[in-house]
Amino acid sequence: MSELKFPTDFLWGTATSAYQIEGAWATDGKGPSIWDVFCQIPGKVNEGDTGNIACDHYHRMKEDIALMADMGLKAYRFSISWSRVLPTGQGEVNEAGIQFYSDLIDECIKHDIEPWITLYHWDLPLAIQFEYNGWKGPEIVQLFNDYAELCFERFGDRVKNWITINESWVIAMLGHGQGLFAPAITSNDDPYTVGHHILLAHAEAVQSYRKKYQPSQGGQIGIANNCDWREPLTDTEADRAAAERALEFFLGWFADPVYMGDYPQCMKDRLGDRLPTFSPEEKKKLKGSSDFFGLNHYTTMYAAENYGDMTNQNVYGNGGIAEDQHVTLSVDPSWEKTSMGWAIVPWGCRKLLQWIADRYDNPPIYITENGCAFDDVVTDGKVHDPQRVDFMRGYLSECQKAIESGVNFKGYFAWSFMDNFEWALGYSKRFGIHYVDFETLERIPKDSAKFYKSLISKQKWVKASAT
Ligand code: PNW
Repeated sequence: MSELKFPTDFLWGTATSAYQIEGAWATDGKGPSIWDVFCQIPGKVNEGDTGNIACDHYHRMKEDIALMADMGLKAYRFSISWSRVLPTGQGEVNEAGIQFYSDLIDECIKHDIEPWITLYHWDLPLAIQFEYNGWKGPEIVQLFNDYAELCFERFGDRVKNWITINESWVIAMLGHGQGLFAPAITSNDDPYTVGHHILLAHAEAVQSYRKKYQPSQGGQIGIANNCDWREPLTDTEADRAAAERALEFFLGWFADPVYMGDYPQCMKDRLGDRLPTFSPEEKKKLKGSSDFFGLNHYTTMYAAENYGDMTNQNVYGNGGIAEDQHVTLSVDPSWEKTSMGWAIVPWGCRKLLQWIADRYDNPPIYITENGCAFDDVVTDGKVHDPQRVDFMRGYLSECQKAIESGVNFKGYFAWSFMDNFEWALGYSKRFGIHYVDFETLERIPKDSAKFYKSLISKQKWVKASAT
């Protein structure tokens, strides 16, 4: 494979999220979140794992940032635990929590690493779930905005990159549709209500940022949504339409409102009054509410027109509620898979980047997550993960092709900086480019971390080829 070449100003980063790495779940005044409680319910998380200690990043933050600096990373994407700064989600501020993030931000800057902050990566304050029904209640829009404003106020002097919400689809579908994630609600309609509130909360916070903070602070703000690629199973018109529909139900659901002011027509047609509607003012607020396109991308599936039986749909793989889309998903048995069972299909990444560029008028795109889990082991103090190196090389080479064909692709965050709490799968899945020994909490750079470091260092001499 030829050498990877990226523009000199390309942003290289890694990503994590608060609940998955911090631990210190009840330390220094932190309030409980829905994930703290979800993990206590027997049977919800593999082996009964919890994020109580996780990677203990709360106490090892400096060591972790030093490892990032050693790799030459330019950016670090992490999330703020809402209930660490506001223990009940609103009202009194927990200054110890503010201090932790303030120190983390300073530590990044000290090492020339740009902090990219996600405001919401799924750990809703428990009090908001109880008092307002969480994302199901309309109050969340104002509550999220107030929390976001607290963060802009306290951190915005140093933080220039904000992501409002991580993976609206997962919050809606896995949290409120399949019930696999907190708050463990199973429903066919709630995902659409929850998705609606997520979009409105995002738009409200962006409006506040732009009015009150951006003019003096000068940063950028956006949202990060996840989407797999959907390739038509055959070249028939029906399968091509099915793949398009699947993408609109997966990504268009959340990106169309942000770029065009409303849901995709195919969702409106198929869902009728199960899909909430935006008022003219809400549409205006939403349209253009992202300074960049944040994309989390992991895998690809074939999509075909479904002619009836929807019973065997894989919930993890299906973007949107199966019955509403009428799409049959499948994978090519020859595709290699990660230990999540997700197929490794680098070209799907390029096709998705192109789809986004075409549909949304070539916005600046950042891949805010991409990566893979494998069953890594330590041998003689080292972790050899050739499959992850191949994965990264493969996906990045398709990203490079996308840039060469004019996609405005500006940065890549590897998921994840280190092995961590993989939600309902607990510690059984390792996504890190650093290995974490969950007994000793020691971090070991895997071969993939070394590969990434060398890749980043080589880009210094490459001339910018895109804007
Ligand atoms: C994302 N799915 O989660 C999250 O943003 C990360 O916190 C997580 O660790 C990472 O991807 C790896 O899973 C997802 O079922 C979880 O389609 C599930 C799905 C997609 C993304």
